[in-house]
Amino acid sequence: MKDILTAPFVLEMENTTANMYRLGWDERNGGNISYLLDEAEVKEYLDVSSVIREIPTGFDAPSLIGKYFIVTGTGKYFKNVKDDPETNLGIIRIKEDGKTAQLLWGYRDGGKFTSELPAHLMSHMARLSVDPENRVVIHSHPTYTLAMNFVHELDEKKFTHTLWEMCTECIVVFPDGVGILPWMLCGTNSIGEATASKMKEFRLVVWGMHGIYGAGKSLDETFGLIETVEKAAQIYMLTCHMPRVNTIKDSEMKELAEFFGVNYRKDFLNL
Ligand code: 2HA
Ligand code: ZN
Repeated sequence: MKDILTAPFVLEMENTTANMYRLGWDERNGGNISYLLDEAEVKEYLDVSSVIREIPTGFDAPSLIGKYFIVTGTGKYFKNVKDDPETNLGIIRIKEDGKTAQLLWGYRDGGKFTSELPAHLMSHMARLSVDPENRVVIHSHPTYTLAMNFVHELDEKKFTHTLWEMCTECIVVFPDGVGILPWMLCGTNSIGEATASKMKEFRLVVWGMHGIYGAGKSLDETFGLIETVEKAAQIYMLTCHMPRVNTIKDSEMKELAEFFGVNYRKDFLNL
């Protein structure tokens, strides 16, 4: 059996959480990550017949039965993952009842998965139903994206359009746009269900005045999605109180999307 602390998926979680912390996106226990793992890969590092604890999830995830996830812990700080991955992360498998997480590694201090597990696992189910290659869900509190929530209308078309206008590459990176939920109580099954319903259509979902969810095939891709939104939001926040002299036109965004061959939300442009 190989040492789990050398597993690429553990190291990737350490690096991603460290980057997000350093970017100032995940203060204190803010943010959480879940990453769907390949069973064969997990078996190189863990005896998967050895369950440490069983933890009820509080909801039903039938399509995830038998699936393995590495998930950040509740109340844990992204800042600390690299120094102590075994306390701050856990590897779980969804039991045959669909409602129980079997802990295989981690949460060493008796802890458990993020309080946002409903939004994560429900989002995984929603994304997998439209993209079988989806593996990652990230939640974060990126500063400028959050700032923009307080000064920009929380309308999916208008918000996406503004972001697309701020960086030439935006329409190519997230052609499907950004879904938006109003402010809702976090940590609940309701916000999980609402997030998952948006995730059928969008890989990025803003939680009004709270943060953002991103989903993708890898940690890198998902981080990059959120990073690109955050960059655009930063440009917006640096310029929104000044007269706009130049802008990327809708016709130019269409040209970009067509040149790069992405299937963009045509109804989010005004052509
Ligand atoms: O887990 O970000 O939304 C900390 C959070 C809750
Ligand atoms: Zn949050």
